[in-house]
Amino acid sequence: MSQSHHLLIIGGPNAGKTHFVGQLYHRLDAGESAYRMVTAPADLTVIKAIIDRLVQGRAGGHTESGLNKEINFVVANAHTQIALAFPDYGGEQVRGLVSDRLVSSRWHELITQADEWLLLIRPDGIPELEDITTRGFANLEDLKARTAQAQSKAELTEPGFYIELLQMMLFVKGQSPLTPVRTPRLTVALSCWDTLGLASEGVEPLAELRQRLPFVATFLETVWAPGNWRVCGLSSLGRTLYPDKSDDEFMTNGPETAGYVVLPSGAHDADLTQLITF
Ligand SMILES: Nc1nc2c(ncn2[C@@H]2O[C@H](COP(=O)(O)OP(=O)(O)OP(=O)(O)O)[C@@H](O)[C@H]2O)c(=O)[nH]1
Ligand SMILES: [Mg+2]
Repeated sequence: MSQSHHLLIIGGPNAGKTHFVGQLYHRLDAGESAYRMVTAPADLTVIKAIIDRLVQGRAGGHTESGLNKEINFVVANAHTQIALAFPDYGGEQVRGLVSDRLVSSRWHELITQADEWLLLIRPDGIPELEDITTRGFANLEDLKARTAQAQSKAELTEPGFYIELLQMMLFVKGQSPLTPVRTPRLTVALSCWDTLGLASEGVEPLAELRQRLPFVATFLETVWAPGNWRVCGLSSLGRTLYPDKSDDEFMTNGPETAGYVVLPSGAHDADLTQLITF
């Protein structure tokens, strides 16, 4: 085995973390990925719960914020072994990292141990505010006239939240802001890609990030060293499911046939492990 990595999967509330891990596990279990499972998670409660829902063609539920289930598993191909740490916290815990500026010893360990981070951002849940963090400088005069839609309180906007989160994590990791970041390598995955109403192939996720969250895109371009970060798209389900209504087509075809990753080139790939291998 030539390489060994630790990957930490993170995201805010409702970003699609639990559905992604359920689908990823299901694919690995079915042997339909470039990677194979080396060590399965010790506790399958969370994964079983989400897979049970998906095989019925239904969406799973929100993860309770107090729930501290950690899902750890190891996957490998001929060259690389990856230890995945997926704390299936309710996404509020990640909000808390930023709002309280407190990092528990376990989070500290997870952040420092990982040499790769996978950050899920769900663009369709981000309110479109008329300010420079979402629109950039181009329309400054226009924006002033439209401040009615801006946030009234001085709270962090969504793009500001993601930047603050990454800055805090880099600080915890002991990474100097003066040196372009090489470790950890970072994948930003724009989740629920199917909800964005885009062409089925060929839309580059970085272009989409630049358009929707220019503040975040510029931050990444400035702080991370080229070649050590990338933006992908993710649709774990390929469509919207509902908790109380079964989607017959999804159920008949099987959850393992649904979902895809959008690679930086804009090509779609059904192998969800593309997201965990840089
Ligand atoms: N359309 C669509 N919806 C999705 C997809 N993946 C997840 N969802 C939905 O998005 C919502 C949030 O997904 P979760 O996986 O529960 O998100 P989470 O990040 O675990 O959220 P918390 O547990 O609340 O922190 C659910 O209603 C899912 O059904 C997808 O690929 N496409
Ligand atoms: Mg969850």
